[in-house]
Amino acid sequence: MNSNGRVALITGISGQDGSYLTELLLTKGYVLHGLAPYLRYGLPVDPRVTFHPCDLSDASNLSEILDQAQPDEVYHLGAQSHVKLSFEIPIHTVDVTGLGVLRILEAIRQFQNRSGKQVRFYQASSSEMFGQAVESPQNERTPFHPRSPYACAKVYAHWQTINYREAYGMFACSGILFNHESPRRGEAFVTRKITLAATRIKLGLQHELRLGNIDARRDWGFAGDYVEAMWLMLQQPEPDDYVIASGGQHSVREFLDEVFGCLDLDWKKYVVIDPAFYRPAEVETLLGDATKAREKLGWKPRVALADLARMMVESDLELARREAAAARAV
Ligand code: G4F
Repeated sequence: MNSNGRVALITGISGQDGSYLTELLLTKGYVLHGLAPYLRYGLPVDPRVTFHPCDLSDASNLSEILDQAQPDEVYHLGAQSHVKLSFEIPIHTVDVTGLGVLRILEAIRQFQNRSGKQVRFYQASSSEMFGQAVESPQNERTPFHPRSPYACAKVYAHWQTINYREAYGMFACSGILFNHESPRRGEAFVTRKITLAATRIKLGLQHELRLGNIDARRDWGFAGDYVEAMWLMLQQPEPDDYVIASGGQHSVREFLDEVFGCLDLDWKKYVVIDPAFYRPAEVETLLGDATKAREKLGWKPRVALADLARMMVESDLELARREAAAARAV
């Protein structure tokens, strides 16, 4: 596809969302720049993306990167995004996930002053900000009650984004995204942990799956659908904040039913509840109301949970088959 003349910069390029957003923006003809700290820990980055190493806890090279890239749009997806891990490394999490956004916003503000360019900015806010939510479903007006160092950092980052919009007139938007999954989801998140384990169990490569609170309820959607909402937010005449969610809610137990059901297995024979996977404070239930996104952005999710589970199972079954074949070959 020919270039549309626009340049986008994505932080967290080697994560799940960075990878789907890369594909979307390349099909739309963007020139892409991507940031991540250590490439070897993430998904492969498309060779058409200009890659810049950048650690959000440092970011001393951010100004230089902005001067080189001259972006029209910045999608800030980079974060320490694992909720349980944030209890173990709270300072690092708040530095990267909270202060990281301030480093970027400030670098963009200064870049705009230097270059005279207007940059459109997307902040990856999270449904975890609602935490112990005071109402259900949650929308853009629902008060926040964060329940982890990660969620507190996201609330800080969310308000800084609004602050830069109000104080400096920056085109800055937050997408308050509910859980979004895919075959590219990191292995430490519950859906992928389940699909990886179930497919390995099916092929005799694993015999049990240790999990924490399987009564937790989440609003799960497909990451490929959700990155489209990010792009739509930056195409609007005015910057604003939007909840992005499927509007459906399931427990981890129900996700286990779906996944093991696809493989004709009974998860109760394999799942072991392990207190090591419980969090000091849990978010028991989240459900999003994406009416505003539907009405203003024309966005709606396309992939239902059963299809998402099957997509992840098929992909991980292929990985498990390759692993089994490699084991037989030695
Ligand atoms: O998959 P999870 O780790 O996702 P969580 O904590 O809801 O957060 C994810 O979604 C947020 C919203 O988009 C993001 F902001 C955030 O960065 C991340 O992507 O856990 C889901 C639920 C939790 O209630 C957890 O306690 O599953 C429960 N769970 C039960 N056993 C487990 C496990 N979670 C994990 N990761 N591992 C377990 O063994």
